[in-house]
Amino acid sequence: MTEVAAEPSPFTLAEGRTALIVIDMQRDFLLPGGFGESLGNDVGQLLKVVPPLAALIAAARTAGVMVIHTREGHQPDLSDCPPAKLTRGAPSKRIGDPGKYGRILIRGEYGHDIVDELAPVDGELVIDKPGKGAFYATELQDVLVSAGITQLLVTGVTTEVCVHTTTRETNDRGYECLVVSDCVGSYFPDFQRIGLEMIKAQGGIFGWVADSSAVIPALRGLATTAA
Ligand code: TIU
Repeated sequence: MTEVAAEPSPFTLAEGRTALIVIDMQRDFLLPGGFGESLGNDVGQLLKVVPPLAALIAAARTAGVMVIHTREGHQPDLSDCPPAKLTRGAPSKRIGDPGKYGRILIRGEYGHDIVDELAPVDGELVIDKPGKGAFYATELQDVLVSAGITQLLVTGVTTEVCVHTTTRETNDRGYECLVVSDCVGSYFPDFQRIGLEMIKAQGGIFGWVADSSAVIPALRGLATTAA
C-alpha cells in the first residue's frame, strides 16, 4: 500500500519518482548559541522534530527513496549574503560573527552542519543554499530533473520560513509536495499550526499534509513493491 492518508486528500507515493528533502536541520537552528537563538528564538521548540524525522529518514533509506539534505549558510567572505539579509533586525549576533559553534551561519563551521542524529550517509546529496528556498542559487532543480523526481516529501525547519519557501518553489515548478507535519518545526506553535493549514487549504493549494505515522507505512509499501 503506497497511499498516504493525507489532507486534503489521499496521496499516493510514486515508486522511483519520490524524494525526501530534509531542510536545514543544522546546529545553527536547533542548538543554543546558533543563528536561530541569535534571532531571539526558543530553539528547544525544534528538537522534537528530530526523533520522528530520524525514523522517517530511516524508512526512506530502506525504501530506496532518494534523501536530499539542505543547509542554509554563506561563504566565509559573505559574498553570497545580501546586505538586506546581513543587516536585518537587531540580532544578538549577525551572520558571520563568532558564536558558540563557530561563525554564525557560515559554511564549513560546526554550527552550520547538520545535527548528528540526522547526519547524511554516503551517497546522499547535501545542497548548500544561501537563501530560504532550496531552489534559489542551487543545483536542486537539475538534480530532481535528472533523477526523474516528481514528488517530494518535505521535512525540516522552520515550517513557516524555509519549509514554506521551498514548498512554494516546488509547487511553481510542478512538483507534488507532501509536508510531513511532525517532521517540520517552528519556533512559534501558532505558526506551526497555521503554516500547515496554509499548505493544505483550498484543496491543497501548495500540497498535502500528513504525519510520519501515515507516511512510514506507505514507504514500507514502496519497499515491498520495489522488492
Ligand atoms: N528564522 C527562521 O525561522 N528560519 C530561518 O532563518 N531559516 C530556515 O527556516 N531554515
